[in-house]
Amino acid sequence: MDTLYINIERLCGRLDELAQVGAIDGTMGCSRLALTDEDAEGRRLVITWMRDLGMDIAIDGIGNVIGTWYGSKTDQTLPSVMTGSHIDTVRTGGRFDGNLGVLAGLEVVETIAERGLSPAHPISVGFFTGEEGSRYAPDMLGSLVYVGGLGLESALHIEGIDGTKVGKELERIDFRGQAPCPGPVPKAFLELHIEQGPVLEAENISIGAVDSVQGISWTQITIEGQSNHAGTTPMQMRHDAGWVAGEVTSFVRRLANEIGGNQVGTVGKIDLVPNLVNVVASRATLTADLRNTDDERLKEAELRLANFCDDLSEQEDVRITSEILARFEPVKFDDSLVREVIKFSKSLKLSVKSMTSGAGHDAQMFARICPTAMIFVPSKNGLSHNPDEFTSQEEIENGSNVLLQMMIQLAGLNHG
Ligand code: HGY
Ligand code: MN
Ligand code: MN
Repeated sequence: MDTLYINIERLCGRLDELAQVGAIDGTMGCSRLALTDEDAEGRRLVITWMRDLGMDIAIDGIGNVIGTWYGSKTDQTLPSVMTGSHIDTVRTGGRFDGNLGVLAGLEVVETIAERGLSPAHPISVGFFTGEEGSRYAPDMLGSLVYVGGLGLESALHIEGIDGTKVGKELERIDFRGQAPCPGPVPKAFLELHIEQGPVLEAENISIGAVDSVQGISWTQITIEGQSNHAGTTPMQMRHDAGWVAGEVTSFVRRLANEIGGNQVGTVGKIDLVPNLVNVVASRATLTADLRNTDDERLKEAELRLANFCDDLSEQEDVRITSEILARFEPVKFDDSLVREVIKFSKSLKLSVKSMTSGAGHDAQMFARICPTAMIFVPSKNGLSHNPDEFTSQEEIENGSNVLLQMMIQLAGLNHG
């Protein structure tokens, strides 16, 4: 059988169409926070494409959507070979983060189907709820529940940054499905994703064979001071939550630089109360995102941040409390699958390198239950979580063809 290749125009057409849902004016990006109306509209569009391909659709209790395709010679009792990612985005989202992995999965199915071929194993394509974690923490929420890492009931009660609850929002957008959580264990899980970093572009390499994901630590820190008059209150009498928030924010940067190596850290969200020009802030709520490939160093970073907050609390006489929003240890993917990504990249004459992922992904949850690996394609200027996120058509085609070859091998292809 001659080598199959995806139809890049068809795939880019779907990427364009999905990017119009929640489009950010004047950019290529889109904003579809988890379980918002925009997310729901995107979900319905992808489900339409799944139905057009003759896929069986399963929607589970946390709103994960899994389309499964059976060819004429498929043994439906076999575990499916699954691919997929997410279609929710951050508020300043690009069109490729997550969306590429889902739509490339549909393209794999369509490429096989239109040639009248049939996989021995069912092929599933999934999109998982709330991968970004920006509205409802932790990130990778849907895939975490799918693999049994978090109970469904606990997940449904998670409160978002806007005070809404996961379960209620799922009902509001009519995506609280009946399929069971945890979901069926696949034979293997593959995820195609943009790198979202500068490595592949800098080294002029086409494919990343992702062998691991770094550890992630998200903490919400609440600082309670005392509101007071910005003009009349002597400096030594202030209990300024806004100032403390600033100190913590700069400490996170210093901490990452002092620990060095792969340590990264940022404070991405700060909310002040009452957030007025002439009032010393009574309360500040901020989030610290710390990551490292080495879990011991990550723990060191978490401890140093906690100690810094204890000292500040004393010094400024404010109350500081913290809550863990997400904590995932570094994850290793399946060595033999990673080797297959390298093998197929080379057979397609593509440059390839093994690498770790700086971002979290649904694949890291599937690594808990089945052989799993990821395929990266380059990000222009290493940019992501930014409407200017960009990956060229050629690079999308490269990564999708590696995914196609992997899926064919794993699913076993027969003439229909
Ligand atoms: O935060 C992350 O790593 C991913 O974008 N959810
Ligand atoms: Mn992503
Ligand atoms: Mn993302």
